[in-house]
Amino acid sequence: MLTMKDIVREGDPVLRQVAKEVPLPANKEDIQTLQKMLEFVINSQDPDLAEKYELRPGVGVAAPQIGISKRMFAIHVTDEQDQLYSMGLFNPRIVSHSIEETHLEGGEGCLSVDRDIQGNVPRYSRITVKGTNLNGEDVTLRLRGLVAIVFQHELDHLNGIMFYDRIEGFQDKLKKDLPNLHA
Ligand code: UDB
Ligand code: ZN
Repeated sequence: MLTMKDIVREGDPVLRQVAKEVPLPANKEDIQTLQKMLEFVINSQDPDLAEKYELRPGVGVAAPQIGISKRMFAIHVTDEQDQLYSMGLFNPRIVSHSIEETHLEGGEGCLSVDRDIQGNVPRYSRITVKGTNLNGEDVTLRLRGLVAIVFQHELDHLNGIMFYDRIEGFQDKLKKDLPNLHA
């Protein structure tokens, strides 16, 4: 099973790469990897397993976060209407989105980031996502609220984007505080 030891941390170049499309139909290895990622997020929300294996309770994980630069992620999250979204997706993409934006109150974190970073991360309020699930079926999902935010966070990982890249003024603050690194 996957544990926090398998999670790549910021600074690893794989988190900044644009991940490659998964050839479909997915081969056994890619399906097995995605199943393990889904198992990891499910396990991480089980209080006993989380304590035993020191897992951070996660709502999603993208393949680059386990060092695999492929376009796939797993999520396990319950929305505001108590509906569970538990799935692995190959080659997910946003096909349409609202103009309206939202953000998670209290900001975002990341399994690959071991520090607290404050600031609102702007996200689309509503998105329509297409992808292929673990059964090889094409799926179309219309999402809003927390689930839409989790999908956008994981999709960003497939494009080498970290949540703090989207915090207004965060890049500027880094330049100011670390002039030599960012000159
Ligand atoms: C998470 N969990 O899993 F608003 F019920 C985060 C960690 C990094 C804090 C473990 C999280 O945000 N849980 C959460 C949030 C809520 C309500 C609730 C549970 N991730 C996944 C990740 O890093 N994937 O790459 C970070 C989230 C920040 C916003 C969406 C994903
Ligand atoms: Zn993340």
